[in-house]
Amino acid sequence: MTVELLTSEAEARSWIGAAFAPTEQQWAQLDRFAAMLVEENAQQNLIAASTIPTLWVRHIADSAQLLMPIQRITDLAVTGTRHSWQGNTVTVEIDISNLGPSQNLSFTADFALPVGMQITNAECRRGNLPCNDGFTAGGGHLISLTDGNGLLPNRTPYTAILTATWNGVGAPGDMTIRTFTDATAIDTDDGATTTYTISGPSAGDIIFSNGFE
Ligand SMILES: [Ca+2]
Repeated sequence: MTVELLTSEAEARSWIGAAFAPTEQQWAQLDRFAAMLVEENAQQNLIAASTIPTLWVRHIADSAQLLMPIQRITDLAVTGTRHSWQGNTVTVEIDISNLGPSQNLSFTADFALPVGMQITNAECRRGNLPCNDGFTAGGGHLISLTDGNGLLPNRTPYTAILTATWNGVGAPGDMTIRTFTDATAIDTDDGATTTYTISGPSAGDIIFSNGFE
């Protein structure tokens, strides 16, 4: 919801009436409150006397705006993916960032590794700091993460670190990642799927992939 700039007392009264005092009784109370404010201002300096002619714009509508929910727009995104193999065990790192513009208060993420992989460990870090967030296993190749901390826009990404085994033949295939912003924020592509291909290991080698090859 956006608030148009109120340019006159009539506009301010009309806006505030529709938004906050839609019934006759509510409007009467609010109108009486405005009159009391002016009356009492003669006794004590509540508002600058020079602002009385613009009382509704300057004070009443201005205060009422604070009651309106503040809309936070965030953009959680996968900003980095990489993996490395050690034998048949792969470690996948997924960077999750808030591309802004507002702070994200918490988030969840779902990771679906290729079918046939078995997740053996899940941890996380922010920059160099480890974190202790909750991972919920959803089956051998599925896991969800709940992070209760905020993500400031365009700061150090949050990194999920998943370890899994692969006993199949050839490359295991694609993993999908979905991120969801906190309930009070808006992300236009909340829950959109990001795909990352986990290329297979070479026999006997430790392979590192940066994910952008
Ligand atoms: Ca997003």
